[in-house]
Amino acid sequence: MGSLQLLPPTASSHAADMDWLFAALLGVSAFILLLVFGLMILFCVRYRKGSKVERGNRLGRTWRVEVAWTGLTFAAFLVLYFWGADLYVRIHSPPGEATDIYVVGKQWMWKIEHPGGQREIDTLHVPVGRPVRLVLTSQDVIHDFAIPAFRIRQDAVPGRYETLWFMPTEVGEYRLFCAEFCGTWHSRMGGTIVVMEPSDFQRWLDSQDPGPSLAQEGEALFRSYGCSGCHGGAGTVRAPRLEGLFGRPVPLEDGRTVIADDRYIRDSILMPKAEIAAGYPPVMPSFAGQIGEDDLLKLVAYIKSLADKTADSAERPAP
Ligand code: HEC
Ligand SMILES: [Cu+2]
Repeated sequence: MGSLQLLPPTASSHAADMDWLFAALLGVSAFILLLVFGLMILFCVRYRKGSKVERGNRLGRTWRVEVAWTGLTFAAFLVLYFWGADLYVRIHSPPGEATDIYVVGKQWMWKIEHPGGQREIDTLHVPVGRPVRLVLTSQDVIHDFAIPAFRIRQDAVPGRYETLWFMPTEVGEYRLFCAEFCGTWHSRMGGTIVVMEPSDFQRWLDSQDPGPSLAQEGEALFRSYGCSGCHGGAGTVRAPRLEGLFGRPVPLEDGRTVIADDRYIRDSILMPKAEIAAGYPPVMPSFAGQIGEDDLLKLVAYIKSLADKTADSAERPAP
């Protein structure tokens, strides 16, 4: 192709906004660069050795200039700051109807799981025009999930979940990168994002052998790790039922209230002592080091799938 392409294709709902911010930053920087270098060159020529110009009198009162340039620079920084912060917050606040996709980074591949149980490695199929919410984590070191055509990148950090969302706007194939140096084959850690028409996407989903869904696998793990012994409502230990938990505010023993999101559930499993549900004994053992990221995602998906159910037996104590 003869044309010079300076930016990657714009293929997501965030792309145009991000490009405007980038253009504004570039514009402001270019303006300052030209101003400073322009004045430097001007003065070099004007006050060169031997030129006949007035060199004696320095300008007297300059506070107006000082205040003006300090004020204007400050204002420009504030505008850029709020602009960038607004964009950042929007990218990290997924709309309610978004489809969840789980991504686990590991040396050196991206493992992707669809809610229906379809799995992919280094490839992500998504439908065009539908919002997609990514829940990202890493199994070993810090990776970074970057799709230039969507203008998103987010670190995948071991031990925590990061969520962000995007909505693809153009059918096509786009490059996926790991944008955080993560070891020997970092440069090969990447893949392809395949954006499809919703009907093609549905056909693709159906053609995959889904196996059990994440939530179904989570349910099996919930039994095999012994969670159901306490949380099933039948045991002797008084433990909260997990039906209807996801997305609700949970009153804690120390008086705080937190929303039961992915992070809360994950932390409840790995660090049960950190946030103890009000009214319950702190007897849940920590499962840190025993449950890998893959299984954690499944357990979280299972507990999430209980969100619309209600436990018939146990009542949650009033806050
Ligand atoms: C020995 C009994 C026991 C076992 C085993 C156990 N839990 Fe718990 N769990 C509790 C108790 C008691 C609480 C409430 C006190 C607290 O927050 O630590 C709790 C709290 C929780 C919460 C927070 C619930 C809320 O209402 O805020 C989640 C989520 C959870 N457990 C998930 C699990 C999972 C998943 C497993 C298996 C990997 C598991 N638990 C195993 C006893 C247990
Ligand atoms: Cu990586």
